[in-house]
Amino acid sequence: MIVLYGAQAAFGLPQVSPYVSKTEIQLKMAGLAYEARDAMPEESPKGQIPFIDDGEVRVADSTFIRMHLERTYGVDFDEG
Ligand SMILES: N[C@@H](CCC(=O)N[C@@H](CS)C(=O)NCC(=O)O)C(=O)O
Repeated sequence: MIVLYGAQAAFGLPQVSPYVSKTEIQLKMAGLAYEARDAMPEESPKGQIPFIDDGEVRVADSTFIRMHLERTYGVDFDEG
């Protein structure tokens, strides 16, 4: 299962980082199972959240995560 690393809920939002929200919505749109965990940016290969673990692969940056999901799972987020 994909693990999505992001920030906590804050300011009445379920997720305080817009980039993490973007990735989480894309995971939902793709219908992929995932687990969300809190992480600090320093834990990311690029020093920022979000990043994901997909099996043995770790991908950082919401744009690269999107590309990974499209390539790995055949998702087209621009469809329709
Ligand atoms: N280009 C990155 C931007 C991610 C980003 O700016 N994340 C912020 C949180 S919203 C962050 O981790 N900031 C911590 C830092 O830059 O030290 C992406 O699209 O994932």
